[in-house]
Amino acid sequence: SEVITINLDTPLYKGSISLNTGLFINGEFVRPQESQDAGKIDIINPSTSKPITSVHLGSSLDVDIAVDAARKAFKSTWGLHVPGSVRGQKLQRLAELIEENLEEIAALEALNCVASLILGKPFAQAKQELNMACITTLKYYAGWADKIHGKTIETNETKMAYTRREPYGVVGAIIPWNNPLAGLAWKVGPAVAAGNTIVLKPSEFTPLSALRVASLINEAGFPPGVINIVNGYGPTVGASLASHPLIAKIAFTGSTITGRKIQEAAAKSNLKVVTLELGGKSPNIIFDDADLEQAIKWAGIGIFANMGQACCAGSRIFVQEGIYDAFIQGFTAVAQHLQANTGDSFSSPNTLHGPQASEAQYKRILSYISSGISEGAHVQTGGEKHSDGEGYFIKPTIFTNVTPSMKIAQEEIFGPVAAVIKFKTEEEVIEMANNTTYGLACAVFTENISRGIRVAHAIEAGTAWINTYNTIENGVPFGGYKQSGIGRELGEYALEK
Ligand code: TXE
Repeated sequence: SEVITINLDTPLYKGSISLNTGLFINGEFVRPQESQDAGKIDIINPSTSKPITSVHLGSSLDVDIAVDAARKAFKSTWGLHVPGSVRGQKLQRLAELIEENLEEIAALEALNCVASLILGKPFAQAKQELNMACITTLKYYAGWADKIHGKTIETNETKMAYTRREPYGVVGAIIPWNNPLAGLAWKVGPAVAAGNTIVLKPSEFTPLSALRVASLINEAGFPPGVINIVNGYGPTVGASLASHPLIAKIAFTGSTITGRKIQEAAAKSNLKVVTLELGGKSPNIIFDDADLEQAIKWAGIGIFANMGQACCAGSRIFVQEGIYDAFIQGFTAVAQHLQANTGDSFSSPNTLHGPQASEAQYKRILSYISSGISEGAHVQTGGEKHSDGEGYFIKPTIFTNVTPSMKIAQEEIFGPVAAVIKFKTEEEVIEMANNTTYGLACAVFTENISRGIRVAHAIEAGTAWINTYNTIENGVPFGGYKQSGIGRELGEYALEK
């Protein structure tokens, strides 16, 4: 394998980051198998549209080798051969090592996602997110590792039964590009705490931070083969994980289209257990009696955080007629504030809004914006790319005069585009909110607690927030109804799965 150095000399981060660009299999960085070498992939900085570096791509042969290493580890040095407390200590140590290298890993993430490869995540935000959605998650599951146990069940006077929590063995994980390190922690934490060994495929667009974390796995004390990271394309590395006969369970986060392929491949191969965390078109419902300032603030966070690249983004905003004008006025100001603070993640601590993750996503979002305009929605603000300069920047956009059947009200855009729909009654809004194939999240803004709970219960969504948005906690399950997915992540629920 090869080590490269990325030099950053920016107002917010100066330093050289060394990175191994190989595959991390059986405790070592290796090159892909020569016979099926798929070459390398350029990793693009979305703020400049230029390559940062390039990394190796694996193939199905590399997946076979990684699964073999993971099986051997499961049978000898991991699984229930190791006390839960020891598994927990290793995970805790990995979290601490990430913490010790926080600046560097966050810089890679921001470059990868925000500035360069991944997604346009301003540096300060990347640091905060790395802490909240990766380090604390690994620590949370480190704490669980020695608290996973079965039950004793009363049967009759002379017999008893007990259940035992056994790991699956080798599990596969496929993660997307919108939150690379959170994606890694959400999969690795529960799998490894419970005693499984894992083969993880990062997104081919954003593998840098995962490769940097891979270089800490041995130091954390994991035996070789427990955590393997195989970068590569979906239809090659991803598909071979989904169809691998020796992988007992697969966890996937990504699009609904790919989720279907994973489930199909699982069914056609060995009926492996599948959990899917897919897209959404989550409704954010604002009633007349809402605290206006709070509703505006959270609606902004709901749709514009991470440039709208969040599966639970509050992309359909239903506003009751009495508060509608005041809401639109305040919400427009939020979008315009973000528009005025758009830029590269490393140039200024005031940057609030960065580029979209990739050229493909950028074009896709702009085409949704055109479709909204041609279907007759009104561009309240935004509605275009940020400038003619480099990078994949799109102005935070608010559409009003949206009707529920428009494409922008039905399909996941995965960008900073809010579709606002006016409503009159509670019954009407519940029906509109549920009129989607998705069911990941929803939010209700009201000062009437009975109504808040009633509406939250009536919406078909895995998560219902009341007077907040995007509030994700390690202990609270996350996942979807309908075509937003199968199973739950985080909390005790992820251990179940
Ligand atoms: O997703 P893919 P894409 C949604 C969002 C976005 C759209 C398309 O709406 O605009 O999906 O994004 C791997 N077998 N979400 O095309 O393809 C791929 O390599 C196995 C929502 O980038 O689903 C990557 O690692 N794996 C979402 C991962 O799947 C395959 C996050 C996700 O990519 C594969 C991302 C295959 N045949 C996109 N094909 C969320 N839920 O947060 C691809 N992959």
